[in-house]
Amino acid sequence: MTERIRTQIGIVGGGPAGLMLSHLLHLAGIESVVVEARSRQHVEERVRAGVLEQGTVDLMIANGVGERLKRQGLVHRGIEVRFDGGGHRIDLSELTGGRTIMIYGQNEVVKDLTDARIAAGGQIFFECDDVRAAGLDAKPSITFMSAGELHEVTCDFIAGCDGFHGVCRPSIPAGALTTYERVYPFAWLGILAAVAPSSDELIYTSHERGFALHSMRSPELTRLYIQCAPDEPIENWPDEKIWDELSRRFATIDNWQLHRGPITQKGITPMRSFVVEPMQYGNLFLAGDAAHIVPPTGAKGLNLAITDVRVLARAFEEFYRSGSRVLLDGYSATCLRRVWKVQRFSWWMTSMLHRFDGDSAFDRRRQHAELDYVTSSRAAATSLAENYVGLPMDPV
Ligand code: RFL
Ligand code: PHB
Repeated sequence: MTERIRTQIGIVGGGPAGLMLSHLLHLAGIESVVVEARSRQHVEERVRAGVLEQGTVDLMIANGVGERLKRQGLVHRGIEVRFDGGGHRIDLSELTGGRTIMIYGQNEVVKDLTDARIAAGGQIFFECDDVRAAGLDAKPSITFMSAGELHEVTCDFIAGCDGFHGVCRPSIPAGALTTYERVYPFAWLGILAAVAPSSDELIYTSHERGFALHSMRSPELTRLYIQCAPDEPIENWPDEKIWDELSRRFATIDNWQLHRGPITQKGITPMRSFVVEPMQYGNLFLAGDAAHIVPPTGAKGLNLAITDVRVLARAFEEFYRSGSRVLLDGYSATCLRRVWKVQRFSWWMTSMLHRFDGDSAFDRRRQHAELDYVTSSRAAATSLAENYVGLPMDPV
């Protein structure tokens, strides 16, 4: 027997994009159903992003899902850029008229949104198999297997919030989308360590052995990343080797010390820049990583996903309020203007900070000049700061 469900918006993917969309729609009186491939526990424990732009924080608070974030999030007013054994602080707040970022794990955002949806009686199906999006030109539907039963959600529109490896983007007919992509010749090895952070702020380090990043999740948890080869097995990186390499890359002339502690999680993430245009087809709208990927150096992926669904929620609201498709038809163009600026920034941060094998001596000197410029010119530092705290969410 097929379980049939009718809703207004069928959402594929219960990550930050899908859950925030479902929450914003609920507040606007629009029904949705979320279909998620993984278990609730898996989605809530998946360690990923950690930096929220001020716009993301403001949106969470304004929409009633910011209570825990206000208590537990760490407000940061600056970041450090480190090279040649010396640190340079970029005062984000002073350079942007008081704007800040917040350290709050993506999995905590997902927990807060899931709790809010479930408390409001929202429908989220976890552990769904064989998820398919169909009828994109006329009558959209999502089918999936859950608890051994076939389910069919019929809806007015589908939101494809199912990440880079999801099913929505591939369900669009070949030829309707143009893909823009750059794959980088390196990856990030990321660890979570049960030890107090070694600095109050994030440290982005450019070193001749490769990039390294010091971040955190709480006063007791440090998050660290190092540039590594993209095809390297994680087994090549026993804990001691990771700590030794991190210590080498973060070393300063005044003998800065990295705190070591038990590593509780390890993973390798490939790096790419990716955009599809347009971000919509018929009655399907792609949002977040389903439509674009940025390398994590600018800390933008989660924030971009949240901006997309804010634009999309408003377009659905307008449609149900007035019957007008104007905002829906303009969804992709509205998002892409900001997406490409964020792509540029993420590519630029990545290019400035990483070691590219095969770079010429000229390239290395130019990269060094870029670091020197951004840490010594107020104009250059302001450009970094403006992008890092987040460009305006509303198109200008
Ligand atoms: P997600 O989070 O991938 O969620 C998609 C959801 O869809 C589910 N799914 C399916 N569901 C049903 N049917 C299918 N066929 C499905 N296929 C997949 C998945 O299980 C998942 O739950 O995409 P979303 O919502 O667009 O959110 C995007 C962000 O997750 C991503 O951009 C960020 O994590 C990127 N990112 C960072 N972003 C930041 O803004 N700041 C950061 O500091 C930052 N650091 C990072 C990052 C990503 C990283 N990795 C691991 C990729 C650091 C790392 C290491
Ligand atoms: C993180 O804390 O996971 C993080 C911070 C900054 C980045 C990327 C990831 O640029």
